[in-house]
Amino acid sequence: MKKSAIRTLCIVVSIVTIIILAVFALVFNQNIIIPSITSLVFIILLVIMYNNSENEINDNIKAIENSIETSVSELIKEGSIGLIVYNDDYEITWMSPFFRNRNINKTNEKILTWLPELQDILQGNEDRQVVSINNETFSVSKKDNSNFLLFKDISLETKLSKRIEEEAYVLGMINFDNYDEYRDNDDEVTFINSYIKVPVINYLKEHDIVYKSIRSNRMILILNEKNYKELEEDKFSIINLVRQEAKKADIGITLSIAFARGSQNLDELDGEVQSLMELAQTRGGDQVVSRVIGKEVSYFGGSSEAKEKRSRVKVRVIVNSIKNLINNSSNVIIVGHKEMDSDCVGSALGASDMVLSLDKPSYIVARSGGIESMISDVVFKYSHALNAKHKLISENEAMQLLNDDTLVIMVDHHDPNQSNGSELLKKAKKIVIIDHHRRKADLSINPLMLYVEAAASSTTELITEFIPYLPKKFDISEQEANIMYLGILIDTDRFRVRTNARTFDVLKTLRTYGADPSACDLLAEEPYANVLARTQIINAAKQYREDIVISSMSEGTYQRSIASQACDQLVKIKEIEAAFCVCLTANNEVIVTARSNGGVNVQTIMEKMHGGGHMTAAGLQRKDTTVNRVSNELINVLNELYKGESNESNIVE
Ligand SMILES: [Mn+2]
Repeated sequence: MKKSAIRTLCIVVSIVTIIILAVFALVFNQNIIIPSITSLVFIILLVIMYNNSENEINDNIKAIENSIETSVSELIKEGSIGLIVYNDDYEITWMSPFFRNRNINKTNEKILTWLPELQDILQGNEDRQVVSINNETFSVSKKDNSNFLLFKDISLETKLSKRIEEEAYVLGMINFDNYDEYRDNDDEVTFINSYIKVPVINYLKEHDIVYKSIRSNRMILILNEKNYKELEEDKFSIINLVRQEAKKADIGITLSIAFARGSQNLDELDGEVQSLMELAQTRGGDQVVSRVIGKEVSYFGGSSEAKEKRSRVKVRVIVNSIKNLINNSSNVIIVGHKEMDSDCVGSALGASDMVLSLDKPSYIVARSGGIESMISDVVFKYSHALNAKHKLISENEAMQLLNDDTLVIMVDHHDPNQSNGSELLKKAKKIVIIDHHRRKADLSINPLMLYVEAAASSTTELITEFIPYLPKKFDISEQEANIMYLGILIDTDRFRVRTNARTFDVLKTLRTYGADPSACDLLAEEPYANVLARTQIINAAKQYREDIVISSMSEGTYQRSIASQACDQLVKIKEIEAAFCVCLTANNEVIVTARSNGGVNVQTIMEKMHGGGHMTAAGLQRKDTTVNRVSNELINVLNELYKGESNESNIVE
């Protein structure tokens, strides 16, 4: 019950009692004045006592409030807390001694003229804001509906926490890529030591980084966040320096650097730096890979194409482990990427031949997920020969065949989202990946073996290299050899890109199995509709800058392969370094294909939009969006990348 109600009740009860007593006295004519006065006094006393106890509580609260106000006003007076009073026009009318002590006087000025960042707090969007004035940091707060601001100096706390942050450990690792190739040549080792290792060591010393060589080609680095930030600001210039020096001497040495951050546990940083180095290596080296544990990986550099670094020994070791995995499986299912291309079909057939030579049941998922038009015509043409040997199935059929001992081999891709067996991969217990696309940071699956060689022309090249180590009964039919040859032909744009000595070795092998280059030329002939579509994309190309073109196809649908070929042709045009095509596919997906001559790293551009690929060939796909929206996003990424340089382009209308 409320206090006021109790009080009212008391008064009512006392009045009623007096009236009853008076009536009683009149009616019975008795002398009851003394008892009635006694009760009345008693009731009045009760009321007074009650009121007194209430007053006491109120007095206490008032006293506390007063003392708080006194201590706040005391703090304001002695200058520990700053107070600013302002009028309805947000003009400062009074500043407490706190500001005078700091030689700040802004009386009669508008708050926002002095500290524009305080707009949020004045509008009531924020309760507290941090501002810095003359190199000191203040926390500013405001009580609702009041017209004063409280300032607290938090410079010391800020400085301390910044210092703790700066002094956090970072563990790094440097790898001299391809060093093994030069180990046996004394002259080259001398060159590397004096022209490459010395500048690296000087660079480390210059930035106060502690280093220790752990092998002739590796160093461990110990540094803190402050050193690291300096390197990042310097854009890890040592990477470019090493590449240029090595190029002058025609030596294929580059640097890979990994940095693990964000933990004070050295064991954890050590584990992380090892796996980041592995990532840098499978992405082709010549780059910095850095990660704050638990966050996304950042990449820097990576401007030279992957160098050949798989030795014959490595190939033999890989084949033997794959053979073991196949021998220990009940059956093998081979999956490719969605919309299989020639390299994907060719490498799947080669992998299936490998499984058959080991007498294990083999299946290829090729009846779902799509096959690109050119190669699907070829598969149809050769269907008799192919079906006699291989079991081409759909993903649903594969799900029926899957058991705990099934080995799933992913060819020509390593991202389960791009797979024509993505559901299968979720359930598979044993997975092997064979691919030539630069590796993405996180795989989201845990393969038993990962053979990703960014330096190879094609997955077909990797699989054909297995042949010398496979059983004698291994065989490739003439039709298969043609498809595999086509795979390399197309992935290398007719042996013009990503083609090296190993590629020609493999072509020679395929030739001996009956691959016919002129027959393949005919197979690669394309329908008129494809030529037309490609020409449309080329015609639509607009210059983003002098050396970068974008074709944004807001109407019609296009095949991914056609878009890539159009970009391939665009970058062959003089002075054009990179080409992007944004278009819609028949599956209602918006795709971006990107090609480069090497001057622009399209992989990192696509990665900024959550796509991936190689430095010279990359892309992405998106559902539930429009070509214009993705084009604008691409332009924003380019604008961000070339910020500060002229020729910024505008958004597509
Ligand atoms: Mn491929």
